[in-house]
Amino acid sequence: MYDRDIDHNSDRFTDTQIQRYSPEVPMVKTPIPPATKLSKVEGVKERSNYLREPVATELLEDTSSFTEEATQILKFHGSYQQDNRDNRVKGQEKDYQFMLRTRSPGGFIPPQLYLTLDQLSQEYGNQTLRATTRQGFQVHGILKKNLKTTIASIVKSMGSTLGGCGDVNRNVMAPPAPYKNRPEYDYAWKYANNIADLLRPQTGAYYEIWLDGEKVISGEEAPEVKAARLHDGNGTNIAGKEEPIYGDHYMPRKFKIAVTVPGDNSVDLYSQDVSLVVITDNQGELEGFNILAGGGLGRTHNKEETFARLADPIGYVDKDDIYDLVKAIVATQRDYGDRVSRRHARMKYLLEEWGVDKFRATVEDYFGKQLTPYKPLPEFKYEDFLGWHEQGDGKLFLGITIENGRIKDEGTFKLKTALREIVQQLSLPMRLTPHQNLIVHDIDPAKRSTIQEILDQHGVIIDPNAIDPLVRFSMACPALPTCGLAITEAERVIPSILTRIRALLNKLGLEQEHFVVRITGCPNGCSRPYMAELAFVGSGADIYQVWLGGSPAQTRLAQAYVDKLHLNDLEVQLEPIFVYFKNGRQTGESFGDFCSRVGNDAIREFVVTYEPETATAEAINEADIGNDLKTTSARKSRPRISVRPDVYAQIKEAATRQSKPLTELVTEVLEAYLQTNLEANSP
Ligand code: SRM
Ligand code: SF4
Repeated sequence: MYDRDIDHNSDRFTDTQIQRYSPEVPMVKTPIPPATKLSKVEGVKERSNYLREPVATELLEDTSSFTEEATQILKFHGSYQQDNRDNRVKGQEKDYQFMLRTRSPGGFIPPQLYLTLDQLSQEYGNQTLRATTRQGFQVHGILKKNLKTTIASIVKSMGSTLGGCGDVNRNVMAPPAPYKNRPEYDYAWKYANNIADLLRPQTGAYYEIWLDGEKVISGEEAPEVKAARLHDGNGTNIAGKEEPIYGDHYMPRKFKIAVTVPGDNSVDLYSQDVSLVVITDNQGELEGFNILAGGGLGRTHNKEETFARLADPIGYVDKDDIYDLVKAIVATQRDYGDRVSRRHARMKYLLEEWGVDKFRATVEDYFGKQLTPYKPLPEFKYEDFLGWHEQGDGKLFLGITIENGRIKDEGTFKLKTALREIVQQLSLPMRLTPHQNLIVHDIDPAKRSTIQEILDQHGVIIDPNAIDPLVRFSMACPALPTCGLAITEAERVIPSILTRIRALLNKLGLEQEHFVVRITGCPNGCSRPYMAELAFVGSGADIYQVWLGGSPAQTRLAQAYVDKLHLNDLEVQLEPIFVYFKNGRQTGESFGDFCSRVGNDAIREFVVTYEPETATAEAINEADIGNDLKTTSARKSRPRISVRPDVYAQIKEAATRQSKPLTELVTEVLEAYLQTNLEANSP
């Protein structure tokens, strides 16, 4: 075992630690001898005694924060140590606080849990609730001294935070539309729940630390799940461990699963480590599942070895084999995933480096049989289910948008109070959607007017047509001030970005246009920007990398278009792209589909030659024929300067690199030059 002598500035163990570590690694089928430099978190996990220490000890200390080692283990319990970055003062202790994340398979939140979360956020948190992009809730702003009460209250209200974060299977996603007459939806929820149970950490640490050992049962797990957990396929379990599937090193990294039904891509299925698609027969009876694997979005700027990746179809399994198959995939990543570099530890890198065939063969080795071919599926679509709908059993459901993902009261808009009153009065359950909306369901039609009145009284608009679709289909991650990894703003800046984009579209005669916009404060990809039609990925203060070309149904990766767009330049940089789209789109083509079809090079080429005053088809022709010097009527009326062809070529190259119109770049350069010269020559 180790001493607590981690070098916290390094991501690696010291050599002495590695030596001590090597003989102890108990992983099954570990193909690489573990004498390599394991990431320091591997040691933290092993030393933790199945997630107990140092959290248990440090929780009793009268401090406002945990040590680095405890914060790593705390994540497995569903909490991140954060600080309010708005309150940072140089030389002073950080304003420490904790974020708690629920584990809510398929986004299901029973009424008593919602009311508890609402109350906890008022009493101990920052008075808001954050709906996450994986169908959970986050409460921000909890002080260390209140952590235990908060977690205990959640568990006693049928909730859990165990495995909300950390190197384990995260919240399992499922389509939120609460249809009661479509059996495939029922199967998706059932298997999302069961897989969440199957892969839930089995350690007693959670109940010991937060509930003084009292085991509160928040729903019995199905007997077949229990049996499947204990069933050791070909090395899927680790013998004699408190964690039969994970062992004492848990997963190399976070692991994400979604279950969905054919045609419904509300779960962003291509971005998951594993996606299961329910396959039913003509009578609606469950037959089995199509399996996709190897999706993931996290990346780091300027580190080409990190990238967003779409999941690949792997095959199909019968329903009776699904738990063994999921365990076989988990065991493959557990035993072969990279435990040296955490940046390279997600399962997508195994798929990328091995290819599908080798990955499938390894999974089959653990599974003990061969997968059958992936079944044909209809095209995936995305629907948000906002507004009133029949749910198929005589009752109604209501989809409500949560702008920027934050449930709060602000001025006359009181979403938080409205939801509290609805749930208090009518005791209704809800499902959180993966797109920062929520669906209240099981509504007696006779109560529709009561709900409508509450919403009206609190300024909450639910008519989907009254919401700008740019806003409706957008997402932003929390970023500043709570996220420790944020480079710049996301949640707090998205309203103004969308307002500016809408104004620009209106100006260009694209009033009816809308597309999927997603924004993050850093490249980790929490609001899944790389699947969006237009994305802004934080790369500096008020500076964003721009991605173009995802599809409206999130079935294709976007491509990086420009590395550094300063928010001040938003209109200047987007206008030519929108004009190119307006003039060059095919009938009914969406913005993302257009960008993907023409490609970023063609867009850059167009942008360079774009003149704002000549936003016409002429400009398109120029780009298409590549004749930058073609004179338009508008240009004739403006002063013109001649430059040498070699200088022109260099300016054009620089403008293309920066995706800026030539005129813009030359004006900037000349302004800077004149400014410097004026300063130098002033007395
Ligand atoms: Fe995330 C880390 C928030 C979904 C990829 N994510 C974080 C942390 C915990 C920052 C940290 O490590 O200190 C963020 C906390 C911010 C805050 O103040 O609350 C954070 N992630 C979120 C949430 C709340 C964003 C949201 O707008 O809702 C989502 C919580 C989901 C949940 O309920 O479990 C959230 N994160 C995602 C997703 C989308 C998804 O899962 O569908 C992704 C991309 C998909 C993927 O995993 O590939 C995502 N988050 C990351 C990464 C990059 C992982 C990687 O493979 O490199 C990090 C950083 C890390 O893990 O080192 C991260
Ligand atoms: Fe934080 Fe980056 Fe995730 Fe946004 S994308 S929440 S800034 S880690």
